[in-house]
Amino acid sequence: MDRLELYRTLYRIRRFEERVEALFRAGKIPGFVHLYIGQEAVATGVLAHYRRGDYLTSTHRGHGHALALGVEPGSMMAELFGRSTGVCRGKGGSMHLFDPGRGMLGANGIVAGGIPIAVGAGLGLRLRGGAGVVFCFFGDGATGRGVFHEGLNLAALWKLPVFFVLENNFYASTTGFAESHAFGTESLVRAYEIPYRSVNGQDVEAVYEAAGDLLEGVRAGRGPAFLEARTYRFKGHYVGDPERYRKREEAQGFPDPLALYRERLLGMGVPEPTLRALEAAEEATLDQAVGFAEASPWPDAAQALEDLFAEPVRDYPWEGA
Ligand SMILES: Cc1ncc(C[n+]2csc(CCOP(=O)(O)OP(=O)(O)O)c2C)c(N)n1
Ligand SMILES: [Mg+2]
Repeated sequence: MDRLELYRTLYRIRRFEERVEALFRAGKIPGFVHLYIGQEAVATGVLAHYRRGDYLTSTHRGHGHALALGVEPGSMMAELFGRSTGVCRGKGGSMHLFDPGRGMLGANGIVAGGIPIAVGAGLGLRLRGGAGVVFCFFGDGATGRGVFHEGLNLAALWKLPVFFVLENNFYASTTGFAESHAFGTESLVRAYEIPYRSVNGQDVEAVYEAAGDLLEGVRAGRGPAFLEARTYRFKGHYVGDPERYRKREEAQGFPDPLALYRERLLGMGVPEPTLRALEAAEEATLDQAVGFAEASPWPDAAQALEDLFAEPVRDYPWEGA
């Protein structure tokens, strides 16, 4: 485990998202944005296990997943700005970030929409004999949808290499988990005979360890595994959410994952100047990302009908050794 790299990713996601919030409020980012602030340790701890040839499916709250995978902040920010230099040439925006060469099979505006894509990608890996796994992130809201149950069933039945990661922040928009679910997640997952672990999603090392343990079985071909990370979004469901459905005090049970890890590293003897230097480097990277996005051209109207259909992919160079 590279502790400084874990800290770097936590820090990058937090500060990227803080910039996004300010830029959105300033009217520079169109559409809708859902921030990942508070949940950074989940993407960071899980995706520290990402290897070339693996895949990822994400959600409407996907910036943290993409950054933790290594999607370049400048082309991501440009995508949020709708500029032609974005990862999807400005046509995807926040909820449709794709970067397939890196295995990023998309953020997704449809709740649970990534689950069947992940199971399909797992089947593809199995049929081609690829060594990778599919990281499938989704929220608690997704677990009430039919495709969640269908996806778990098929992945378990066919022993597909899918690593299901539930980020349980206890709310789906304004609806609390207990108000909308008749089942307990653990017993449901175990009914499909899928290995299950629950973890404190605010503690990046705990997430890293639990994910590593579960991934051993997935990488060894024993089929899917399921990690539930208990977490909390520190911001509203979307930027601008008046948040009338929850009480501020609730957040007290969920420490800030970035501050928690900084304290822990200092306690372990990491010198503060080392952290400060890392933070300064990240600030510079993110300032550059924003500058790049702002200076980038808008897509040409003539390109509007390009990229609507994809040629079938017949070889997968990123799955090679
Ligand atoms: C199929 C579908 N139903 C409803 C919505 C509207 N919607 C967008 S996000 C969201 C809540 C999702 O909650 P959860 O899965 O817990 O993720 P979180 O927002 O907490 O990260 C809803 C209901 C949608 N996008 N897709
Ligand atoms: Mg939720």
